Amino acid sequence: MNEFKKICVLGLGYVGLPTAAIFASRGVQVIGVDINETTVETINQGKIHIIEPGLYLMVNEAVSMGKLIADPQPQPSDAYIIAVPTPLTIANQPDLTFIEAATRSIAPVLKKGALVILESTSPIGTTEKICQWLSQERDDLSFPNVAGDEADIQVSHSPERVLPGNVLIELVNNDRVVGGISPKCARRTKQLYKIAVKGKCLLTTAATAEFIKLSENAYRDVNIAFANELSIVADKIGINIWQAVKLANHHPRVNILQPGPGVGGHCIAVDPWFIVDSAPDNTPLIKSARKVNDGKPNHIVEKILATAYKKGATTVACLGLAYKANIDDMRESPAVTITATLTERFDGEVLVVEPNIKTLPDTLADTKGLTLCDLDLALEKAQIIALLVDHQEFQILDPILLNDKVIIDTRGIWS
Ligand code: SAJ
Repeated sequence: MNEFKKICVLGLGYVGLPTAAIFASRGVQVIGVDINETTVETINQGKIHIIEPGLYLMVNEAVSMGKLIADPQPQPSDAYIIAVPTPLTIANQPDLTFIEAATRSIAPVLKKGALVILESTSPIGTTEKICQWLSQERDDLSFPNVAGDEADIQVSHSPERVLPGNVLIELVNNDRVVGGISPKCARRTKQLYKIAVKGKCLLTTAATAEFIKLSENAYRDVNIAFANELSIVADKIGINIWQAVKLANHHPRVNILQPGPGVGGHCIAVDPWFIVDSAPDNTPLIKSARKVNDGKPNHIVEKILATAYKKGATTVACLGLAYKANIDDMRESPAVTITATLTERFDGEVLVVEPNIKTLPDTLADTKGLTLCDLDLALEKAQIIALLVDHQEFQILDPILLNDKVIIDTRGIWS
């Protein structure tokens, strides 16, 4: 029998909201908690504040059935899923402020038998800290870092693994790593996820789960850095990198990732630093990969500027601002960095096309010389087209419209 009748999901962002909606769609009563009042209001109206395929319909239905209710405050529940951001400080160190605040916010409503799951990507040791923060607030309850399987409350880490743009499918079908502070914590966490997840739930310790999640994203960062480094070499010697990667990948044991304008998003551009922070003297490769990927936007800006001056161009159009295709997320986006730096350094006009937004993000709103416009206008006015994101709107573009343009294709869709 399902022992989880009511759950609280803390943080209604790219991971929390789909998670809340999926559990609600399986009949669990879900309280979605967010500190942003506009987010709470939007969701209670059955609407959503982010773009993710299929999410609107699922949230709308869950809200209208009364199974998903957004609230600024947590409520007494059988389980709590924490899915809040873990940003980096300026010194590239993990900032646990949001996790700590979310944890302390559930303390007053926590009752014996409750399960607390951390989904946010976190430095090693964070799940243990959750036990410590909760026991500081509630000395009437026992926690598994001290009481093991006998504890009143169970605490675990089950990192999200979903790919933005494909979240609803991956949330259900991906295997999950489930790390308990004690074995019972892991077993109960598996029971909860099994309400919604078809993939396997693989049990381990909380610290191992933290390490695994960071390793997955660092693995991808290092491999993208390899592709990006190759692309810079290829540019220098005049080789088509897209063709080279495609042909190299015919080797049965080679799978080079796609070079691009850099690495964005709140995961891969951030999480490798958490590993570096744990062992700064033992992570030269991970640090180097971060440097290579962070340096790529500047390489693209130099290329656009050199081409613009050579051609005497007066207008450059940047296509795309999101950190990757078919989403509206601009966090850490290399396209935003490139557009901002280009506008600052280019004497002419810079146009930017981003089909998934209506106004420029705050970071670009006051940038003089930059205009957000539609694709038609950009194609009419610009002599140089810098393709920064491979959104579907750009993929289906009639090549005839690009005939008289100079193209800088950072994603390889027209190369
Ligand atoms: N990118 C490339 N070349 C590639 C693949 C990606 O340049 O071949 C770029 C993208 O354009 C983007 C960035 O890397 O700017 C990251 O995109 P992504 O699609 O690789 O990953 P994310 O950040 O959207 O999601 C990742 C996923 N992690 C892994 O694939 C190991 C996802 O499964 C995680 O759940 C997510 O991070 C997370 O939240 O941690």
